[in-house]
Amino acid sequence: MDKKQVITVLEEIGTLLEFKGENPFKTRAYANAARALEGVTDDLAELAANKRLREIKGIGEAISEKITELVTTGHLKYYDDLRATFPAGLLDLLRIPGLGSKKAKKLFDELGIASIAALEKACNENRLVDLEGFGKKSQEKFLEGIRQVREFSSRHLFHHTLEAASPLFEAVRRHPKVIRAELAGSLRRCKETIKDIDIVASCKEADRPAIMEAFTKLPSVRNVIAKGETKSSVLLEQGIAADLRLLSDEEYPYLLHHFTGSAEHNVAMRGLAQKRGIKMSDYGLFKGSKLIRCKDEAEIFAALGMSYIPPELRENMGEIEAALKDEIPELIEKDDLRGVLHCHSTHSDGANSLREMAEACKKLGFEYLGICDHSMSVAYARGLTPDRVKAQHKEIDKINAEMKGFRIFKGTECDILPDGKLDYPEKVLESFDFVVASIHSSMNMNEEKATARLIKAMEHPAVRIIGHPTGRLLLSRDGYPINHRKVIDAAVALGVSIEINASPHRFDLDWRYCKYARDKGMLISINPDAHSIDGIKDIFYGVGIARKGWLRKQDVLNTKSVKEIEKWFARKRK
Ligand code: DGT
Ligand code: CA
Ligand code: ZN
Repeated sequence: MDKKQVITVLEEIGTLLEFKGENPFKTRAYANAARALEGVTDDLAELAANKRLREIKGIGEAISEKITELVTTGHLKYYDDLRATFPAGLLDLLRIPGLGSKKAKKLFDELGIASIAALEKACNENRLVDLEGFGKKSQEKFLEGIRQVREFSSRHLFHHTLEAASPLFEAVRRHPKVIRAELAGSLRRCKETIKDIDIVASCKEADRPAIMEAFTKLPSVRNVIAKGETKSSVLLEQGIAADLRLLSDEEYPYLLHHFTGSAEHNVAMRGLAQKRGIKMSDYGLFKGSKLIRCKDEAEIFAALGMSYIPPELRENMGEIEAALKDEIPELIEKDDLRGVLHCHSTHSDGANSLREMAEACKKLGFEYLGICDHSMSVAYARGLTPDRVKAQHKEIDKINAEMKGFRIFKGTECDILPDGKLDYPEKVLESFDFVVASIHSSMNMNEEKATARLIKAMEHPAVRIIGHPTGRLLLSRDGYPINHRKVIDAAVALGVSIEINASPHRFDLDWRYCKYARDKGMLISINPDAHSIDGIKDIFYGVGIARKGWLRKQDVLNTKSVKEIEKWFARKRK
């Protein structure tokens, strides 16, 4: 069992104990332990074998024994027994926005509600109106939440899907009989959420059965939905479906293009081909009955008189027109990034120390880190009081003096209060190199209010970047509604950047607005919002989203060098 799975088990134990009504110290111990593990880089099995788990801050005797059992046997009797005392659907209730464990427990104790379906029925039958702490409003909210959960559960987060797809794809690619293979579909296009995994590969016709046999027997396959010569579908342990399609190597480029999509892009491409008297299908490009031979995707685009379109742009959102005019931009690459902004440390709710975060960034080849711990009103995240800000700045000065060839910038993720004001007095704000301003509370706002709140914050001269502009959590919470264009226009006028929050739970600013911002002249910042050293790498998912949003190197703030960004931070704004 790996670290991620151990964390999930610990979190679930905490929740179940809360359901049981255990004392808060005990339940919180599990949540804290789970968080502590996030920051651990050593192998858990190794730590357990050497009896070194207790050295991790936040892991006591009892929990270290449980972790040991988990990593050595893959099971935990305590957890299995605990789960068995509750109905299986009870934990599902917690996926509904606004329904925490306290409320779920009450629904279970008083009305016997132990599944999403049961809650839906109870809401429709008005059975929550007389329950203390609930009412007509909560019924409506839960019904809306259930709708969202249902809609979302058919899709998966990008990183979860990629993690599930990678070993599968590697196995196909390395199969000795496979000639070419690629991950296609929405994964290749870097969509923010994914329905299923599409793999396409080429091989000799005689080799198809052996490859399909190997594919359907891969270790992460839970069950086989369909197995054929050219197409097989499986369901993975992670609950995600994956398709493999096999064709001859001559047909491969057309197949790859087709299954990369999007469907909208494909339809538009076919229409364009038709206008040129060419028929385009998943098997080829045909002039009459004659195949136009293309050895790769680039030749397909060339045959249609257009430049190559990177997969991320294939959404029929202007890329075909641009390619016809040879105006496809040179998109940003991972290597273009030079620094990392908006990360958290143990000063607020991060799992790793400032120095660990800085060293991890340096190891990844970055030149600087802009640390942005939470501001004082964000109590649940241990937001920094002005005194603690001072202490942090001292520590930063010390590390900066010691670390060669690397620079930490003093930042803050300063809360935007409900009235649009910032969460620190002027003097404190002035002490930072740069301020990221974000909304974390009172998120129930209409578009007008939310837009005004963000713009008000940007008007403060200390603000350099707006963090996660809509506050959305993909597949679990819609953000507050904002007028994107108004917010972007204001940011450009005020010289403020908006981030692409690169956490795969957010991807916020949405890629659909990036091109607009870029064309208006905004610098967009790609920020991992990392809460541990593992989280820093999320920045690379953000590059995929930025590419999807048509961004080039020159459109991204943290492609600047240390010197350049220092100047950009220090600049007086209008
Ligand atoms: P998703 O929903 O995240 O799985 O997104 P995709 O784009 O991976 O969609 P999927 O798996 O249904 O289909 C894979 C590709 O197959 C899609 O990107 C384009 C192609 N395709 C699917 N349905 C159609 C269609 O109705 N027309 C055309 N032209 N192409 C399609
Ligand atoms: Ca797909
Ligand atoms: Zn935040």
